[in-house]
Amino acid sequence: MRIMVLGADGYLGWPTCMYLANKGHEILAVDCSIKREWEKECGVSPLIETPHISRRVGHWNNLDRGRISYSGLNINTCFSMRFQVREFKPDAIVHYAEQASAPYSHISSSHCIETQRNNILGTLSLIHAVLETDPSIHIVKLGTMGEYGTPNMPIEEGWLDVYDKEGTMQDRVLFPKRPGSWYHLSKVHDSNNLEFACRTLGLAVTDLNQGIVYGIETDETWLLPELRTSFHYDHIFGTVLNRFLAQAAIGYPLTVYGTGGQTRTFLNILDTLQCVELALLNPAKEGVFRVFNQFTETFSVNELADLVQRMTRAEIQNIDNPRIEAEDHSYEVKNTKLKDLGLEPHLLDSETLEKMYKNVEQHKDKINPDSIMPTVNWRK
Ligand code: USQ
Repeated sequence: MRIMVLGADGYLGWPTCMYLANKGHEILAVDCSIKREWEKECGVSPLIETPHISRRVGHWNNLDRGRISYSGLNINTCFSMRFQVREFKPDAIVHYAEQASAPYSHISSSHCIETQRNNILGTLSLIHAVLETDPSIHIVKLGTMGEYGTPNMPIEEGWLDVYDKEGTMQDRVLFPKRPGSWYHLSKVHDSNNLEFACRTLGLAVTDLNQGIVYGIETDETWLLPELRTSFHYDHIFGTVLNRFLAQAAIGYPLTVYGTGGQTRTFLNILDTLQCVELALLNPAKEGVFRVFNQFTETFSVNELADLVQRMTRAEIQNIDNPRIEAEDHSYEVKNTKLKDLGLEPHLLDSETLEKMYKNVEQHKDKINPDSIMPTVNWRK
């Protein structure tokens, strides 16, 4: 297949490009490097510095394992986006190109607006580029499980069947969404725009409502040091398990926000790659907005802290929760569709955790302890 990967410089975008190229697909890696600007602005950097995407593409192509081309296009520029789609003629477009941090979106009013502007307008630009060139191009959009929030009932896989009070009339609606951050809300708006474009204009979209990804290596990132992905442990871009491992590596107490009863869905970075591939190989049909809940396991923050503590003897510290979120809630989520397509999960066993920890520990001299404690507070 000919596949455009938008957001190709990111934690997931870059491993996706290499994984798909290695499988024989023709890849166009698109990224305008704006995340690097956001990192600079926040004074944080990934654990391992990664070369500019254009250089990583060069290193990859020298390995002769399938071709990746590169474009520095900003997908928010409608005209250029349309031109790029027309030029490359993709069969599918994988869309990761969004500001993906909840804390970043709560730094200030301008960060909230920048997050929503970037994410919503970028997705709209993609929708129109596809509509105006070839509406049969399958869009695989990275959404998030956080779109649903923590409702007091089981979470369906995208759609909910509803009935009137008499139980005679029935319809189907997108599962109600009550996310907990401006960032997660931007993805709800994306989902609504994409569903509209499928229902009324005939696009074919898979919305991958992905859980929290952990992991540092894939089969391709270890091939050369220059091919590593950007692993964050800081309080803005780092996610909970990746952060805990980095904290343990430097003897920093594990930062459990509030009581730690918050329960979330998780998956290994290797399973992100598998899920995206499954979505690409089994495309949504014309006019269909398809939703997959993309995760393999569920953990509370306390369960993760306990796992890391047992392995590393790290201390656990409950700190005031900087976010506004339920810390004691029910959480039952359906996720059968990707398994039906053949997903074989890599679960979080002690071997996986240990491997990740050893990997992070090797770079512990690069961890900046000043970027660990959260400074962004939802209440301010
Ligand atoms: N948390 C802690 N301590 C920490 C960091 C986080 O207790 O040091 C807690 C948070 O309060 C939250 C939970 O861990 O309850 C998850 O936080 P997170 O920062 O790991 O993940 P989140 O903000 O939900 O966002 C991340 C990615 C985002 C993706 C999302 C998937 O940054 O791009 O969309 O995971 S999901 O959570 O399923 O929506």
